[in-house]
Amino acid sequence: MPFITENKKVGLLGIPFSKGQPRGGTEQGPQAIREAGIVEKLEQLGTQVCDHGDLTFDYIENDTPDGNVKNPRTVGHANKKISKAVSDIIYNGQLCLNLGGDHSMAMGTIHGHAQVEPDLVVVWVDAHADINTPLTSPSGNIHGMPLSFIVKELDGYVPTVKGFEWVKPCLSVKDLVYIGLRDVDPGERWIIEKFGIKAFSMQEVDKLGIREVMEQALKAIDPSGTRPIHLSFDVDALDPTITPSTGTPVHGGLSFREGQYIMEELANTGRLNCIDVAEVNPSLGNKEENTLTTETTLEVLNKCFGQKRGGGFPSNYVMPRAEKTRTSCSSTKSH
Ligand SMILES: [Mn+2]
Repeated sequence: MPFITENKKVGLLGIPFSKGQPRGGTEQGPQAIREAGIVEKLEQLGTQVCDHGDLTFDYIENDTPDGNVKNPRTVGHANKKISKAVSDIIYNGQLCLNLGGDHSMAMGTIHGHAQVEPDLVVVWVDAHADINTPLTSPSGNIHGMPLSFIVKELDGYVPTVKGFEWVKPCLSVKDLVYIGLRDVDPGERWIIEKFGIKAFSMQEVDKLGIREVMEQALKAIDPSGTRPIHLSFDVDALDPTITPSTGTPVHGGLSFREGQYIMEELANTGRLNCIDVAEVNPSLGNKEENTLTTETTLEVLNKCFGQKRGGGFPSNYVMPRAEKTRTSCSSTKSH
């Protein structure tokens, strides 16, 4: 039986968290996306939304680095909470939409999703691979490491880290695909090649075109087209000219149209079951750049929920009929 998410209620979860990276501001992401009208826009598309509000997090004092890893206990405990909240929402049959927050949250969201749907596959749309281990990370910021903590094949490469004792690897590399990469660290590239992770960097997007990329990406992780899909969308996957308010922008990103096409194709599968929107940072850039960032994010994200660039109408749409009708030019000659 294929997994189907059609007509599912959307469970909205705010994840106002920023301790996976050095800049403040991503904790304001959920509020900024809400203020841009996410609930109203989803409802206009005929989606029922259940807003679960924002999670609250404990900030652990004297959270000294564990080796290279910064804020380990704070990020570890936050992700434990995120995992539980996401698994509850998915367990209740809702499509879980997570508004971040920095991308460290994806460790918790994927872990939580996997507790209910262990057969899930992950589409990671990002400029970065976010799969550094605590030993390969050049920065020690956990938002660049979430996948290493949950990928099964990295047993033996990921040391124990304080705060993460609860994490059980739950994702196989063959169930992960990347789209939009253009800033990948050496350890990450080694992992991608060593384990054969399917990765479409911007070079492949340029070479193949986004249509071919999406076809190959979905075929690679789920050839039978039956499995639940987890989309982890970092807004820095898009070009910084259209999503400027984000912490680690990289030039040469996905265009507005490529972003929309990715989401349209994912929506067409009917199997999107959990979506992360990460790294919107309203403290970066001016008001205009903030607005551009949230509006672009919503326009792209809407495509996950069936908004079509070619237009559409609800299934209960009634086309109004005219009482007095026009007379057309007759096709038979009258004179
Ligand atoms: Mn990311």
